[in-house]
Amino acid sequence: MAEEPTARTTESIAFRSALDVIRGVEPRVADAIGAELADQRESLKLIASENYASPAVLLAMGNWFSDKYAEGTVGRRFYAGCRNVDTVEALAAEHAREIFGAAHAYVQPHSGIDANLVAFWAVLSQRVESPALHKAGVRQVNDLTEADWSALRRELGNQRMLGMSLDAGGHLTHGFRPNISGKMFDQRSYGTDPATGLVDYDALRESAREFRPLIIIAGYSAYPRLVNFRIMREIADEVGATLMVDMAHFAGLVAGKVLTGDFDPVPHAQIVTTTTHKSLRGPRGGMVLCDSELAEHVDRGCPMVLGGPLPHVMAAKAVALAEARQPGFHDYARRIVDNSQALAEGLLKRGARLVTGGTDNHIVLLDVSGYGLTGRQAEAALLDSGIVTNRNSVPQDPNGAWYTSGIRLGTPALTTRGLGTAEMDEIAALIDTVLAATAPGTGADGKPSKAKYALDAAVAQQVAGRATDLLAGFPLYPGIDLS
Ligand code: DSN
Repeated sequence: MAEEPTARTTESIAFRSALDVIRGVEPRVADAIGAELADQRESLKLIASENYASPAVLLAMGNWFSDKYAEGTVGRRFYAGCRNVDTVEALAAEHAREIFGAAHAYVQPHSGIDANLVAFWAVLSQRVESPALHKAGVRQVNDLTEADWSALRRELGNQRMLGMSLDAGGHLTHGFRPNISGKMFDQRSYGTDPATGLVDYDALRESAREFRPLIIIAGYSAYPRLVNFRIMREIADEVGATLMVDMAHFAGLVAGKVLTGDFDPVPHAQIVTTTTHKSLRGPRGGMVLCDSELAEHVDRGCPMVLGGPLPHVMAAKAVALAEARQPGFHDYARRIVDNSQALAEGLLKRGARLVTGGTDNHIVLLDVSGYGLTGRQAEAALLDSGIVTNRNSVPQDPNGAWYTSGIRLGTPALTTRGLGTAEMDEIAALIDTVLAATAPGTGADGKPSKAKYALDAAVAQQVAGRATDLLAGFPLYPGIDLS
């Protein structure tokens, strides 16, 4: 009698079969997919915003749901034949509401930027457009007179937003001028205390009192500490602002109940956005959670600012969120932070300089100026040694956002792979060894270069070898054999 297939053989059969089908049409794509798995298996991934989605999540994305148009919301579509899309969208939203304790979840955004755009326009719709329609005694914008429409458009374009500055760890969608958020809003930034590197709530309160923003955004992509969302909400309430939190980076820590109380944004903010592929470990995508007053405005996201929903990705979101509701996810989230703190301690004891002196979350922000390097030089030297990171500004960065003075390190991916605190200490040693063996280079003009560097080749080789050995003990996707 044939043996029952194990998970290992089932996953291998699924992915091998998929690649065979693809290979029959465009073999180069099948090869690239296989090569990507090999690359990911071989690299020591410390990119704070990346992770490894489960085989179930990956497979949920690769199917005929991709073919379906489904503008609208569950049970209220602009296209016929959406009952199965309704099923997966409703499931994803239900899981999201349950995990995060949110009144409403909108799972259609395709990315974090999209989720933030949906949120901005939901707040503008609720607080600017709706009152204007009410005042004019009409139900929708098409019924406004030309004069009232013109006044409303000016009013929509005349709103203020207060967000964390990019070099303090905020995100480019929080009002950075080159991004649409900085063009849509009259924007002001809050930074961190230069002495501690921490959010200065008193300064933020003062700024909010003076600026009177419509929206205050909390959340970050490169801040290694926690934000007190209760205080943020108090400040927002005091100045009549809506508190929006972008928890894209730390959603997994919220789902895993590592961030609770004042540090869980959902009970405090009127609207919360996230991506689903970072610490939450789902498919690439976005999501919005909100209170019941904002729900109808958020649900207009498509076609207001989003193209047609991606039902295959919503299916994968439902699977990932179901995974995040399993008891093991709490342990995973806890280990992300334990690992991050072990990595920080390992670097500190070797004399490295960390922004804020440590971490409370999944991010470690290493100021590489202590090694005499720019972020760009450090990022390249680490990559040469098999360690994948990304350069990042530090507060008041003298090197700007391109060269930077920092390296952002994050532990969600390696924690998924099973590495623990002992391995983090060794990784800290490897990072320190590489950076200490790297010297800034000179440009063609003989002047110091912010990009060129000289790395001792023997050190790079030795560290890359050690990284490979370390990873061999923690196989990525052990159930998948493509050979
Ligand atoms: N690109 C993401 C990050 O790396 O943090 C945010 O958009």
